[in-house]
Amino acid sequence: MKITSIEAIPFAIPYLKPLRFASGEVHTALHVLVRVTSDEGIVGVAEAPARPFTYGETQESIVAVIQTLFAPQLLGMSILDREAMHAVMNRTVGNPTAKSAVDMAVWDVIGQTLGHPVSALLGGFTDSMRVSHMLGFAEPAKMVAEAERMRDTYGITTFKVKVGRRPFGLDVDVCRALREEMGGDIDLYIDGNRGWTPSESLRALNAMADLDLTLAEELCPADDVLGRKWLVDHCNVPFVADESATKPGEVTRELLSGAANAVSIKTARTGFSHSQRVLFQCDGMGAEVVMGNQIDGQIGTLCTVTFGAAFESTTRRAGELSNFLDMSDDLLAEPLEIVDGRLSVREVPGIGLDIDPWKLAKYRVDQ
Ligand code: MUC
Ligand code: MG
Repeated sequence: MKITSIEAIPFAIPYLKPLRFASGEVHTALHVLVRVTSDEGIVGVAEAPARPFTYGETQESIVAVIQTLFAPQLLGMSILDREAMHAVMNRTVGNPTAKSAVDMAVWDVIGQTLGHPVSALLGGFTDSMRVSHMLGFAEPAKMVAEAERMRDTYGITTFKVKVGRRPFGLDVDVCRALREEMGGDIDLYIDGNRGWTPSESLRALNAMADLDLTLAEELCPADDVLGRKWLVDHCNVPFVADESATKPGEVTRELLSGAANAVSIKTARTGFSHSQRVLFQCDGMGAEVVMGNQIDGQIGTLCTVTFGAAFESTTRRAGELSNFLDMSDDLLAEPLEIVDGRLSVREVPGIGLDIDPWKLAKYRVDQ
Protein backbone atom coordinates (compact mmCIF):
# COMPACT_ATOMS: atom_id res chain seq x y z
CA MET A 1 0.00 0.00 0.00
CA LYS A 2 2.93 2.32 -0.68
CA ILE A 3 3.01 5.23 -3.12
CA THR A 4 5.35 4.40 -5.99
CA SER A 5 4.73 7.35 -8.31
CA ILE A 6 3.05 10.75 -8.42
CA GLU A 7 2.63 12.35 -11.85
CA ALA A 8 1.51 15.88 -12.67
CA ILE A 9 0.34 16.14 -16.28
CA PRO A 10 -0.69 19.58 -17.61
CA PHE A 11 -3.51 19.65 -20.13
CA ALA A 12 -5.46 22.34 -21.97
CA ILE A 13 -9.08 22.09 -23.12
CA PRO A 14 -10.83 25.16 -24.63
CA TYR A 15 -14.14 26.40 -23.27
CA LEU A 16 -17.02 26.68 -25.72
CA LYS A 17 -17.25 30.34 -24.71
CA PRO A 18 -15.21 32.40 -22.24
CA LEU A 19 -16.53 32.53 -18.66
CA ARG A 20 -16.24 36.04 -17.23
CA PHE A 21 -16.54 37.18 -13.61
CA ALA A 22 -15.36 40.10 -11.47
CA SER A 23 -11.92 38.70 -10.60
CA GLY A 24 -11.00 37.29 -14.01
CA GLU A 25 -12.03 35.21 -17.01
CA VAL A 26 -11.21 31.80 -18.43
CA HIS A 27 -10.95 30.82 -22.09
CA THR A 28 -9.16 27.49 -21.79
CA ALA A 29 -9.11 24.99 -18.93
CA LEU A 30 -5.41 24.92 -18.02
CA HIS A 31 -5.60 22.10 -15.51
CA VAL A 32 -3.19 19.49 -14.20
CA LEU A 33 -4.07 15.80 -14.02
CA VAL A 34 -2.53 14.27 -10.89
CA ARG A 35 -1.97 10.52 -10.96
CA VAL A 36 -0.90 8.58 -7.86
CA THR A 37 0.14 4.93 -8.26
CA SER A 38 0.58 2.39 -5.45
CA ASP A 39 2.85 -0.66 -5.33
CA GLU A 40 -0.25 -2.80 -5.96
CA GLY A 41 -0.59 -1.11 -9.35
CA ILE A 42 -3.66 0.90 -8.33
CA VAL A 43 -3.92 4.33 -9.94
CA GLY A 44 -5.80 7.23 -8.35
CA VAL A 45 -6.48 10.51 -10.16
CA ALA A 46 -7.71 14.05 -9.53
CA GLU A 47 -7.30 17.43 -11.23
CA ALA A 48 -5.83 20.74 -10.08
CA PRO A 49 -7.23 23.87 -11.82
CA ALA A 50 -4.77 26.76 -12.16
CA ARG A 51 -6.51 29.87 -10.78
CA PRO A 52 -3.87 32.62 -10.57
CA PHE A 53 -6.55 35.25 -9.85
CA THR A 54 -7.64 33.37 -6.73
CA TYR A 55 -4.69 31.36 -5.38
CA GLY A 56 -1.66 32.60 -7.31
CA GLU A 57 -1.06 29.12 -8.79
CA THR A 58 -0.33 28.62 -12.49
CA GLN A 59 -0.35 25.38 -14.47
CA GLU A 60 3.47 25.48 -14.46
CA SER A 61 3.69 26.15 -10.72
CA ILE A 62 1.31 23.28 -9.94
CA VAL A 63 3.40 20.86 -12.00
CA ALA A 64 6.64 22.18 -10.47
CA VAL A 65 5.57 22.01 -6.84
CA ILE A 66 4.27 18.45 -7.25
CA GLN A 67 7.25 17.20 -9.22
CA THR A 68 10.03 18.92 -7.30
CA LEU A 69 8.72 19.22 -3.72
CA PHE A 70 5.79 16.90 -3.00
CA ALA A 71 6.48 13.74 -5.01
CA PRO A 72 10.06 13.17 -3.78
CA GLN A 73 8.90 13.40 -0.16
CA LEU A 74 5.70 11.38 -0.51
CA LEU A 75 7.06 8.40 -2.46
CA GLY A 76 7.29 5.33 -0.24
CA MET A 77 4.64 6.55 2.23
CA SER A 78 1.62 4.32 2.90
CA ILE A 79 -1.54 5.49 1.15
CA LEU A 80 -3.19 5.52 4.59
CA ASP A 81 -0.73 8.08 5.98
CA ARG A 82 -2.85 11.03 4.89
CA GLU A 83 -2.14 13.21 7.92
CA ALA A 84 1.58 12.63 7.57
CA MET A 85 1.33 13.45 3.86
CA HIS A 86 -0.35 16.76 4.65
CA ALA A 87 2.29 17.53 7.27
CA VAL A 88 4.90 17.04 4.54
CA MET A 89 3.03 19.14 1.97
CA ASN A 90 2.27 21.88 4.50
CA ARG A 91 5.98 22.57 4.89
CA THR A 92 5.36 24.43 1.62
CA VAL A 93 2.97 27.33 2.07
CA GLY A 94 0.12 28.01 -0.37
CA ASN A 95 -0.41 25.80 -3.45
CA PRO A 96 -3.92 24.73 -2.36
CA THR A 97 -5.08 23.10 -5.59
CA ALA A 98 -1.82 21.16 -6.01
CA LYS A 99 -2.10 19.78 -2.45
CA SER A 100 -5.80 19.03 -2.87
CA ALA A 101 -5.35 17.09 -6.10
CA VAL A 102 -2.71 14.90 -4.43
CA ASP A 103 -5.06 14.39 -1.45
CA MET A 104 -8.02 13.35 -3.63
CA ALA A 105 -5.93 11.09 -5.87
CA VAL A 106 -4.69 9.32 -2.71
CA TRP A 107 -8.30 8.90 -1.52
CA ASP A 108 -9.08 7.41 -4.95
CA VAL A 109 -6.29 4.87 -4.44
CA ILE A 110 -7.59 4.11 -0.91
CA GLY A 111 -11.13 3.53 -2.19
CA GLN A 112 -10.00 1.24 -4.98
CA THR A 113 -7.66 -0.66 -2.65
CA LEU A 114 -10.41 -1.21 -0.05
CA GLY A 115 -13.05 -1.89 -2.72
CA HIS A 116 -15.44 0.91 -1.64
CA PRO A 117 -16.68 4.17 -3.19
CA VAL A 118 -14.85 7.15 -1.68
CA SER A 119 -18.21 8.86 -1.09
CA ALA A 120 -19.22 5.92 1.15
CA LEU A 121 -15.89 6.06 3.00
CA LEU A 122 -16.31 9.80 3.60
CA GLY A 123 -19.83 9.62 5.00
CA GLY A 124 -22.14 7.86 2.54
CA PHE A 125 -25.16 10.10 3.20
CA THR A 126 -26.76 9.85 -0.24
CA ASP A 127 -25.92 9.12 -3.87
CA SER A 128 -26.62 12.40 -5.71
CA MET A 129 -26.96 16.16 -5.36
CA ARG A 130 -29.15 18.82 -6.89
CA VAL A 131 -27.17 20.92 -9.36
CA SER A 132 -26.67 24.68 -9.39
CA HIS A 133 -25.39 26.32 -12.60
CA MET A 134 -23.10 29.36 -12.57
CA LEU A 135 -23.82 32.11 -15.13
CA GLY A 136 -20.88 34.30 -16.23
CA PHE A 137 -21.15 37.95 -17.31
CA ALA A 138 -23.15 38.63 -20.47
CA GLU A 139 -26.13 40.64 -21.66
CA PRO A 140 -29.35 39.89 -19.72
CA ALA A 141 -30.99 38.18 -22.72
CA LYS A 142 -28.00 35.84 -23.20
CA MET A 143 -27.85 34.92 -19.52
CA VAL A 144 -31.59 34.21 -19.47
CA ALA A 145 -31.24 32.09 -22.62
CA GLU A 146 -28.43 30.06 -21.03
CA ALA A 147 -30.41 29.55 -17.83
CA GLU A 148 -33.45 28.44 -19.82
CA ARG A 149 -31.32 26.00 -21.80
CA MET A 150 -29.92 24.55 -18.56
CA ARG A 151 -33.43 24.20 -17.15
CA ASP A 152 -34.96 22.73 -20.30
CA THR A 153 -32.07 20.38 -21.15
CA TYR A 154 -30.82 19.29 -17.72
CA GLY A 155 -33.64 20.16 -15.32
CA ILE A 156 -31.44 22.65 -13.42
CA THR A 157 -33.48 25.21 -11.45
CA THR A 158 -30.81 26.84 -9.24
CA PHE A 159 -28.54 29.53 -10.67
CA LYS A 160 -25.55 31.39 -9.27
CA VAL A 161 -25.28 34.72 -11.06
CA LYS A 162 -21.89 36.38 -11.36
CA VAL A 163 -22.09 40.01 -10.24
CA GLY A 164 -19.59 42.68 -9.22
CA ARG A 165 -19.61 44.86 -12.36
CA ARG A 166 -19.79 48.65 -12.39
CA PRO A 167 -22.27 50.22 -12.47
CA PHE A 168 -24.00 47.58 -10.35
CA GLY A 169 -27.22 48.18 -12.29
CA LEU A 170 -25.77 45.93 -15.04
CA ASP A 171 -26.03 42.97 -12.68
CA VAL A 172 -29.32 44.05 -11.14
CA ASP A 173 -30.80 44.06 -14.67
CA VAL A 174 -29.62 40.47 -15.22
CA CYS A 175 -31.06 39.17 -11.96
CA ARG A 176 -34.34 40.98 -12.60
CA ALA A 177 -34.55 39.55 -16.12
CA LEU A 178 -33.88 36.01 -14.81
CA ARG A 179 -36.61 36.34 -12.18
CA GLU A 180 -39.12 37.94 -14.54
CA GLU A 181 -38.53 35.54 -17.44
CA MET A 182 -38.20 32.34 -15.42
CA GLY A 183 -40.67 33.00 -12.61
CA GLY A 184 -40.68 31.98 -8.98
CA ASP A 185 -39.71 28.34 -9.48
CA ILE A 186 -35.99 28.99 -9.80
CA ASP A 187 -33.53 29.69 -6.97
CA LEU A 188 -31.19 32.62 -7.61
CA TYR A 189 -28.09 33.71 -5.72
CA ILE A 190 -25.21 36.06 -6.50
CA ASP A 191 -21.40 35.94 -6.36
CA GLY A 192 -19.42 39.19 -6.60
CA ASN A 193 -15.84 37.83 -6.52
CA ARG A 194 -14.88 40.94 -4.48
CA GLY A 195 -15.90 43.29 -7.29
CA TRP A 196 -17.89 45.86 -5.30
CA THR A 197 -17.23 48.05 -2.30
CA PRO A 198 -19.31 47.32 0.80
CA SER A 199 -21.62 50.28 0.10
CA GLU A 200 -22.07 49.36 -3.58
CA SER A 201 -22.89 45.83 -2.43
CA LEU A 202 -25.61 47.02 -0.09
CA ARG A 203 -27.11 49.35 -2.68
CA ALA A 204 -27.18 46.45 -5.15
CA LEU A 205 -28.76 44.14 -2.57
CA ASN A 206 -31.39 46.78 -1.82
CA ALA A 207 -32.09 47.16 -5.53
CA MET A 208 -32.68 43.40 -5.71
CA ALA A 209 -34.63 43.13 -2.46
CA ASP A 210 -37.77 41.94 -4.28
CA LEU A 211 -35.98 39.20 -6.27
CA ASP A 212 -35.92 36.55 -3.50
CA LEU A 213 -32.18 35.89 -3.64
CA THR A 214 -31.09 32.95 -1.48
CA LEU A 215 -27.38 33.75 -0.89
CA ALA A 216 -24.86 36.55 -1.43
CA GLU A 217 -21.26 35.45 -1.95
CA GLU A 218 -18.02 37.44 -1.54
CA LEU A 219 -19.57 40.71 -2.81
CA CYS A 220 -16.66 42.82 -1.49
CA PRO A 221 -13.16 41.91 -0.31
CA ALA A 222 -12.78 40.48 3.20
CA ASP A 223 -9.85 42.89 3.57
CA ASP A 224 -12.41 45.73 3.73
CA VAL A 225 -12.63 44.55 7.32
CA LEU A 226 -15.08 47.00 8.91
CA GLY A 227 -17.06 47.58 5.73
CA ARG A 228 -17.48 43.85 5.16
CA LYS A 229 -18.78 43.29 8.70
CA TRP A 230 -21.15 46.23 8.24
CA LEU A 231 -22.38 44.73 4.98
CA VAL A 232 -22.94 41.30 6.49
CA ASP A 233 -24.82 42.89 9.42
CA HIS A 234 -27.17 44.53 6.90
CA CYS A 235 -27.54 41.58 4.52
CA ASN A 236 -30.77 39.63 4.95
CA VAL A 237 -29.61 36.40 3.29
CA PRO A 238 -26.64 34.20 4.30
CA PHE A 239 -23.38 35.87 3.25
CA VAL A 240 -21.01 33.27 1.81
CA ALA A 241 -17.23 33.35 2.24
CA ASP A 242 -15.57 31.76 -0.77
CA GLU A 243 -12.04 32.92 -1.65
CA SER A 244 -11.71 34.54 1.80
CA ALA A 245 -12.13 31.16 3.52
CA THR A 246 -9.82 28.73 1.76
CA LYS A 247 -8.54 26.85 4.80
CA PRO A 248 -9.81 25.98 8.27
CA GLY A 249 -8.15 28.93 10.05
CA GLU A 250 -9.59 31.42 7.57
CA VAL A 251 -13.04 29.85 7.96
CA THR A 252 -12.92 30.40 11.73
CA ARG A 253 -11.66 33.96 11.27
CA GLU A 254 -14.39 34.86 8.77
CA LEU A 255 -17.20 33.36 10.83
CA LEU A 256 -16.10 34.64 14.24
CA SER A 257 -15.37 38.15 12.96
CA GLY A 258 -18.80 38.45 11.34
CA ALA A 259 -17.28 38.74 7.86
CA ALA A 260 -19.51 35.86 6.68
CA ASN A 261 -22.10 33.50 8.07
CA ALA A 262 -21.94 30.76 5.40
CA VAL A 263 -19.06 29.05 3.63
CA SER A 264 -18.39 27.70 0.14
CA ILE A 265 -16.60 24.35 0.32
CA LYS A 266 -14.47 23.60 -2.74
CA THR A 267 -12.75 20.25 -2.98
CA ALA A 268 -10.46 21.81 -5.61
CA ARG A 269 -8.77 23.82 -2.83
CA THR A 270 -9.33 21.70 0.31
CA GLY A 271 -9.35 18.19 -1.17
CA PHE A 272 -11.40 15.66 0.76
CA SER A 273 -9.33 15.73 3.95
CA HIS A 274 -9.48 19.46 4.61
CA SER A 275 -12.99 19.84 3.19
CA GLN A 276 -14.01 17.52 6.03
CA ARG A 277 -12.35 19.84 8.54
CA VAL A 278 -14.07 22.90 7.04
CA LEU A 279 -17.46 21.16 6.95
CA PHE A 280 -17.25 19.95 10.54
CA GLN A 281 -16.20 23.42 11.68
CA CYS A 282 -19.22 24.93 9.90
CA ASP A 283 -21.58 22.28 11.26
CA GLY A 284 -20.24 22.87 14.76
CA MET A 285 -20.58 26.64 14.49
CA GLY A 286 -24.02 26.56 12.85
CA ALA A 287 -22.90 28.08 9.56
CA GLU A 288 -24.55 27.02 6.31
CA VAL A 289 -22.41 25.57 3.53
CA VAL A 290 -22.66 25.32 -0.24
CA MET A 291 -20.60 22.96 -2.39
CA GLY A 292 -18.78 25.47 -4.58
CA ASN A 293 -17.26 25.32 -8.01
CA GLN A 294 -13.75 26.20 -9.16
CA ILE A 295 -14.92 26.13 -12.79
CA ASP A 296 -14.14 22.44 -12.50
CA GLY A 297 -13.93 20.02 -15.37
CA GLN A 298 -15.62 16.64 -15.13
CA ILE A 299 -12.87 15.23 -12.90
CA GLY A 300 -13.15 18.08 -10.39
CA THR A 301 -16.94 17.99 -10.58
CA LEU A 302 -17.06 14.27 -9.77
CA CYS A 303 -14.77 14.98 -6.81
CA THR A 304 -17.15 17.73 -5.62
CA VAL A 305 -20.26 15.53 -5.75
CA THR A 306 -18.33 12.63 -4.20
CA PHE A 307 -17.73 14.82 -1.16
CA GLY A 308 -21.01 16.75 -1.22
CA ALA A 309 -23.24 13.68 -1.37
CA ALA A 310 -21.36 12.09 1.52
CA PHE A 311 -22.76 14.44 4.19
CA GLU A 312 -26.20 15.68 5.17
CA SER A 313 -25.49 19.39 5.51
CA THR A 314 -23.73 19.65 2.13
CA THR A 315 -26.84 18.33 0.37
CA ARG A 316 -29.26 20.91 1.77
CA ARG A 317 -28.43 23.32 -1.04
CA ALA A 318 -27.77 22.56 -4.70
CA GLY A 319 -24.06 22.04 -5.44
CA GLU A 320 -22.25 23.95 -8.20
CA LEU A 321 -21.74 20.94 -10.46
CA SER A 322 -22.41 21.93 -14.05
CA ASN A 323 -19.77 24.25 -15.46
CA PHE A 324 -18.00 21.34 -17.15
CA LEU A 325 -20.84 21.77 -19.67
CA ASP A 326 -19.04 24.94 -20.80
CA MET A 327 -15.98 22.94 -21.91
CA SER A 328 -15.51 21.70 -25.48
CA ASP A 329 -14.35 18.26 -24.28
CA ASP A 330 -13.04 16.46 -21.19
CA LEU A 331 -10.85 13.54 -20.13
CA LEU A 332 -13.31 11.07 -18.62
CA ALA A 333 -13.94 7.87 -20.59
CA GLU A 334 -17.57 7.91 -19.45
CA PRO A 335 -18.89 11.50 -19.39
CA LEU A 336 -20.91 12.86 -16.46
CA GLU A 337 -24.63 13.22 -16.99
CA ILE A 338 -26.98 15.63 -15.26
CA VAL A 339 -30.48 14.16 -15.22
CA ASP A 340 -33.57 15.88 -13.78
CA GLY A 341 -31.34 18.52 -12.25
CA ARG A 342 -29.23 16.01 -10.30
CA LEU A 343 -25.71 14.59 -10.58
CA SER A 344 -24.91 11.17 -9.10
CA VAL A 345 -21.80 9.81 -7.46
CA ARG A 346 -20.32 6.70 -9.06
CA GLU A 347 -21.04 3.52 -7.10
CA VAL A 348 -17.68 1.96 -7.89
CA PRO A 349 -14.53 1.52 -5.79
CA GLY A 350 -12.68 4.85 -5.54
CA ILE A 351 -14.09 8.00 -7.15
CA GLY A 352 -14.88 6.47 -10.54
CA LEU A 353 -12.49 8.58 -12.62
CA ASP A 354 -11.66 6.45 -15.61
CA ILE A 355 -9.43 8.56 -17.90
CA ASP A 356 -9.66 8.17 -21.68
CA PRO A 357 -6.02 7.65 -22.77
CA TRP A 358 -6.66 9.04 -26.28
CA LYS A 359 -8.13 12.23 -24.93
CA LEU A 360 -5.28 12.64 -22.48
CA ALA A 361 -2.79 12.18 -25.33
CA LYS A 362 -4.69 14.77 -27.36
CA TYR A 363 -4.93 17.46 -24.69
CA ARG A 364 -1.75 17.08 -22.63
CA VAL A 365 0.68 19.91 -23.26
CA ASP A 366 3.90 18.38 -21.92
CA GLN A 367 4.73 16.11 -24.87
C1 MUC B 1 -16.65 31.21 -7.69
O1 MUC B 1 -17.44 30.74 -6.89
O2 MUC B 1 -16.07 32.25 -7.40
C2 MUC B 1 -14.69 31.95 -10.19
C3 MUC B 1 -13.39 31.67 -10.48
C4 MUC B 1 -13.11 30.37 -10.04
O3 MUC B 1 -12.08 29.73 -10.13
O4 MUC B 1 -14.17 29.83 -9.46
C5 MUC B 1 -15.17 30.76 -9.58
C6 MUC B 1 -16.43 30.51 -8.98
MG1 MG C 1 -17.31 32.45 -5.48
